[in-house]
Amino acid sequence: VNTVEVNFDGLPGPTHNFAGLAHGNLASAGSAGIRSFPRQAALQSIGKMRSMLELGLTQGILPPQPRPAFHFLSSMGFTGPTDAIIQQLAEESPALLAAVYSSSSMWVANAATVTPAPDSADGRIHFTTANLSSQLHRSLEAEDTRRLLETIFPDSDAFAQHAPLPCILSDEGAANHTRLCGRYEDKGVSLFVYGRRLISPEPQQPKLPARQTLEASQSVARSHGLAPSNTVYARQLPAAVDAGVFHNDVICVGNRNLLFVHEQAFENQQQILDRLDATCEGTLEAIIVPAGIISLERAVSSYLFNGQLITPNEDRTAQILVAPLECRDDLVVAGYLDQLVSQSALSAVRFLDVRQSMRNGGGPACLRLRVVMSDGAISRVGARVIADDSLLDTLETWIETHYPEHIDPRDLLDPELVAGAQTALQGIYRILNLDNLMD
Ligand code: SUG
Repeated sequence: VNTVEVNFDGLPGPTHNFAGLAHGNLASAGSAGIRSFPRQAALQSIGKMRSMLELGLTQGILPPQPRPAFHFLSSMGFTGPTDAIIQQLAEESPALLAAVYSSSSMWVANAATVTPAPDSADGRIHFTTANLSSQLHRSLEAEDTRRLLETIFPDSDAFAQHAPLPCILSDEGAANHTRLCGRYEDKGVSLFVYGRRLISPEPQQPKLPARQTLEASQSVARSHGLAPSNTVYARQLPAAVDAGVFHNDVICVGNRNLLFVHEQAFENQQQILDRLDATCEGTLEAIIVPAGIISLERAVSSYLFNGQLITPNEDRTAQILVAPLECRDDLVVAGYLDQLVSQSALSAVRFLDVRQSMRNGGGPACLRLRVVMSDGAISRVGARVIADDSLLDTLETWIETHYPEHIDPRDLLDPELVAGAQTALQGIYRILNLDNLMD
């Protein structure tokens, strides 16, 4: 049986815009109100998926969710024609209007937490859709994400789908979960990183939101049947959260036995690393980046740790870091990466342009949901969501003709944007054989 890591990438939607919605995410705040480029955003994502295919990876695609999310407004008691509702919101609550237009479903590292078959008690691949309850615009994603995952991973002999946790247990999905293993088919070790405890909260809290609760991570581990002996929990350092590390994948990434992490990621970091190494039976390779070389601020502005660490299917020993272009632009980061490639377990670095997503705090790793799968499990995937060149060509052509070139904040008042976004989305769902989800 051949087992690989499949990265499913979220596609930016036709209403991708910069609204400064995500409190604690410095890029989102810094981009608030600037012109966005939805077509370019989606084409950058397609370009990223093409690079992954070139590197010999198996690549999946998750479609954008329908926006504006009028169903949410109707649950808030807004009634009447959509034009009138949009006008009312523009006057009374522009932030709510922006929230229902947000294309944040593109950051699918927050869609769910995934446990591959070798780690779960029943040998199935487990998914828990994240409730994303810490930010209003992101909480709108959970219901559609669950329906999407049930459609793409439908076969209950191979896949187990868990409902989002109760919202009080704030859960942000795979962005706060790292799996370490030997080969992908071996039993792995799960590192869950949380920001705060719900029950008996820690005395020292960051000023910016600590999104993930320990209790959410524990609930996921329990319901997926992870062995407690193979599960490690770490708390984010409050200073890291305050420097803009709103998810752990902004400061840490792991693949197979390699962990690439900043020295100020966790509380009691040395103890956590020792425990991980013991659980990995001494096979852990950790690259711990000193703050004296890369400060927390620089880690956040360059998104060095939000790269994807990948092992191409043909070369099972390589560790390639797929980093955002911003890391090449930062001379300190670029120089440090050069040095790592010659002196560490890191084999190579590839730079990618995902600038539209980056301006909202979404680097390469935010845009993907990893699912370790055997060939058999891949063959059970529903819909047409495993990428090849021809599928990417078809999507690209559709995006080029149907996505708006740019959006300014006032464009959210234009009813034509609503109609155009719907047509654009219907085409994407049709191409991916997911029309049944577009009701
Ligand atoms: O939740 N940005 C997203 C970025 C998510 C990145 N994901 C990971 N680190 N895995 C967020 O903060 C910005 C939307 C806006 O401001 O328009 C936003 O939602």
